[in-house]
Amino acid sequence: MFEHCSLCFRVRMMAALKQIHLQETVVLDDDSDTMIGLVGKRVIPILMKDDHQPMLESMDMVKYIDSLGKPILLGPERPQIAAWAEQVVPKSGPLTMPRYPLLGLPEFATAAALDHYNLRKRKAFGDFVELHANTRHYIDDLMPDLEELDRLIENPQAVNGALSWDDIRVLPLLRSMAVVKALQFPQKVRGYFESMMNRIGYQPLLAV
Ligand SMILES: N[C@@H](CCC(=O)N[C@@H](CS)C(=O)NCC(=O)O)C(=O)O
Repeated sequence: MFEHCSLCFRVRMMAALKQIHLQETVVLDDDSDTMIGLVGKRVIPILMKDDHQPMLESMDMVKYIDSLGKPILLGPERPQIAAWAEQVVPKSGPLTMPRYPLLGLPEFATAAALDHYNLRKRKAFGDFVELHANTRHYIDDLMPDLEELDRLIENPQAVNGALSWDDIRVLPLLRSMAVVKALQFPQKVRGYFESMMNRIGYQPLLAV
């Protein structure tokens, strides 16, 4: 996994909710060899089950973990939540991608790993200085979505009232967005974020 990766956080969140121990291994950003050695390609997250069979899809991993013992993702799903999650991913990237390398995360622990990240993300998102300089613009673009989520949240302990797949869709994205210091979550979003992070026992990442 990478510490900053929201897909990885889906799996970590699920294990925490189920109180199942997950042995976490952070790879350096330039360590494609480890990923290729495990599954034949560069991809994150990878879950190695106890029988050493790897899994490659984060939602399959969540489903697998939920199937161990008594399932807990029993609440209803709402299509608006899945649609919300899809629409915010491209809007939050320009805010989060240039900030992750400033947080002292283990996947960037060497100069080569940091360069590797900066190069590939600059190709995808553009110059980081420019992205930082346009913070206000990107926040303004994202705020209506956060207001929409504020209206959709039913309970600070579960977006749809009872824990469901939609919580797995939403919380990791909020954890990513929370690295943006200038971004203020609306009240119910903040309440949901804080209570869910508390429940799973994770501190938010630093905000810059
Ligand atoms: N559908 C996969 C998508 C996995 C995926 O796209 N992972 C990204 C990380 S966010 C990745 O491996 N990117 C390659 C890289 O970081 O170089 C899942 O949900 O697990």
